[in-house]
Amino acid sequence: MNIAKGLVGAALLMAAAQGAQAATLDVVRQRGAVACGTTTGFAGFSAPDAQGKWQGLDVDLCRAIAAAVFGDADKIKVVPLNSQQRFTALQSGEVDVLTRNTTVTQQRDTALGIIHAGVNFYDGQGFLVPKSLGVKSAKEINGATICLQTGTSNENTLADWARANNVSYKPVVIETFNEVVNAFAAGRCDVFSTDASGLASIRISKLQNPDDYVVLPEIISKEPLGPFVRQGDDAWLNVVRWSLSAMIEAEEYGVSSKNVDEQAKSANPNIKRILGVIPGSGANLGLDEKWAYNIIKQVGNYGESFERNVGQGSPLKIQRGLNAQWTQGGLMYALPIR
Ligand SMILES: N[C@@H](CCC(=O)N[C@@H](CS)C(=O)NCC(=O)O)C(=O)O
Repeated sequence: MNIAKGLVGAALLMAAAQGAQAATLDVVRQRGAVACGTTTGFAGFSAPDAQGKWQGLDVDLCRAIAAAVFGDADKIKVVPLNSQQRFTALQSGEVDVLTRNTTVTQQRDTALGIIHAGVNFYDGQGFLVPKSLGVKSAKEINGATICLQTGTSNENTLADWARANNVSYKPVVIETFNEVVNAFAAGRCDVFSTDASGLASIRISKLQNPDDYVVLPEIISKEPLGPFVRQGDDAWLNVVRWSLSAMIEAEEYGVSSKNVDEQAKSANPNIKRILGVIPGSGANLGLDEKWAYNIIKQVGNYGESFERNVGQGSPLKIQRGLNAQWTQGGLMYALPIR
């Protein structure tokens, strides 16, 4: 072995001993696909369609990252994870990113060795009840049995809310999504509590007679949902963060999958920069200058993805609400690409 090779080998060994991981962007390129942690099947956000193709707002984010990296939104590897499994899968390198209705909290952003790369859905925790229970407000659920899924922030949030409001309840905590939904459908608990988006999805896609159930008006928490990556790889954090930001900014500037080629001829320098007509942002990320163009062309802007998956073009019919653009009174405010 020559000396140079020996030195490289020693450096690699040291890096391994220190627990340093290879740059995620390189790992992704080598694999030929972005590995995204999703739910095991939660309609509107991440679930396989009738053809077995994964669809949803979170899957679109995964596809956007693939479009940015490869110029091909189909180069994704979906790894279904229940709530409990998701963080270990990210920490261990089984997935490159969690695109899975995960609430950003201070604890998750610090103590778990992971970090959020933006917010793609502003949500809040709520309650779903059968109409037959005759309950109109969360204040009336004192003494109820409440179904929750293991490994969610929903467990602690509910406990905090109950303590603050002097409400008592009996938790029924179950590990897998289908089992917890089935327990609720079978009447093993009076109430289901999770993110309002989850409740809307469960009601429409999992319960036989959605009209027999109602989501109570109270929202008891902030649940900002967003993608997470491992700490310590800022280049990859940037790829994920700016892929999401590009979708949001494209909507703000009226650039969509339908008009992106037309818009590439726009005189607006902001649009020219987003679409790579004025180069720079691609090189900054270590990507092709068409990274954002490819996202918008193949996946669409944030509003298109929202309406198709969870909004008016979907069975969920969720209103934009907090997820409207900042120019429309919402919280979606893309950091500028320049
Ligand atoms: N946003 C909450 C809850 C997210 C969550 O995991 N929700 C459940 C209930 S809707 C879920 O997505 N389950 C799907 C699965 O385990 O496949 C969190 O980050 O802890």
